[in-house]
Amino acid sequence: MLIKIPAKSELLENQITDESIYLQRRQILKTMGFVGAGALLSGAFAAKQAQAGILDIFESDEPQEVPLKSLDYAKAGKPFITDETMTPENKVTHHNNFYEFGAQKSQPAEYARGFVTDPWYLKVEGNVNKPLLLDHDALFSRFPLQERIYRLRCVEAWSMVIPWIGFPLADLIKQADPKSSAKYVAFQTLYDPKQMPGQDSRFLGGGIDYPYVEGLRMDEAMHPLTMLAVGLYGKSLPGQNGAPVRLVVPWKYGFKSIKSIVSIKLTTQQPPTTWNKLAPQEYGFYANVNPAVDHPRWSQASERRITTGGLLANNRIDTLPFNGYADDVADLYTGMDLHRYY
Ligand SMILES: Nc1nc2c(c(=O)[nH]1)N[C@H]1C(S)=C(S)[C@@H](COP(=O)(O)O)O[C@H]1N2
Ligand SMILES: [Mo]
Repeated sequence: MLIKIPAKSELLENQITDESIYLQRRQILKTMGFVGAGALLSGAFAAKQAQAGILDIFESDEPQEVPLKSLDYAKAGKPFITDETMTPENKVTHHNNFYEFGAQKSQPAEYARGFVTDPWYLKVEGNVNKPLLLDHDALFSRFPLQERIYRLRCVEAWSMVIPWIGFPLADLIKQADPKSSAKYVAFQTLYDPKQMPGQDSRFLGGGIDYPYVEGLRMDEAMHPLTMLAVGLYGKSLPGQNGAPVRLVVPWKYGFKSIKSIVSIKLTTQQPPTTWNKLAPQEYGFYANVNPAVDHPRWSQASERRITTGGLLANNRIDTLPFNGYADDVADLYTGMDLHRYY
């Protein structure tokens, strides 16, 4: 049995071994000309996968690459940039967590290749006086675009430095004219299993109950560091990075930065969030980067910074409170027990 089905709670730490298992499987499928793919799977499992459309993926022609468009934008200054070495574009776009397109790091780049994000509709709804509906073009034209270079720290203890292009989430929320009853913001990713093969396959999608959902407290959502990104490295987002629009909250673990958003809803209650539902003792609602609070199964004191040099390069650095943004955001959490609200 070559296919590893990780237990739910193991899913976030599978960055090294899975790639090789995955490549091995591809190699075998290729060698067999895809004809005997079913033979690799046990009977019941194969039937399930066929039903979920997985074998179709292996057998279909390579989807057409969606062209990226170059964007016009201004460059931001401090505190929205860092002079740390940026993660090469090729790594930003080929080492991804986007379980809708597969739970292994290399899978989103492959399975999101033909991801169609135009047309697209993003709703802003809930406790607002002026609900909004932004179409694909409005995402790129309604607000001035700005390049911000942020650190992204995954809860799995790796990190990148990424030049995002986008606009403050606060600008969008203000246009919707929030009611004073709005205390939280709930986000939802597209649900479209035809395009996102992980959404109806436990094997690819890691057992997440889709659609992927996330949330922020209202003051976190309105914070100037919180942005909606529509691009990176000067171009629109590739599918695997959350095209056409995704959240970026740089002081929180990466799983808060929800991709391919279709709904932003202002609520009175704290909304449910995907990883918290899956493993509440491991992933909290707040998920602020915190070297003093370890994950139950690994330390959060340091991280592997992905720059150049590959897996064996010694890129281990200390993790900073709030991912280095403490001066800007620590006062959002004054008086809160960060061990309890992890
Ligand atoms: N819809 C959705 N959003 C998601 C995820 C996901 O699986 N699905 N993964 C999260 C995690 S764990 C991380 S670390 C970041 C990764 O963003 P990147 O691939 O652009 O670096 O996206 C986050 N947003
Ligand atoms: Mo992550």
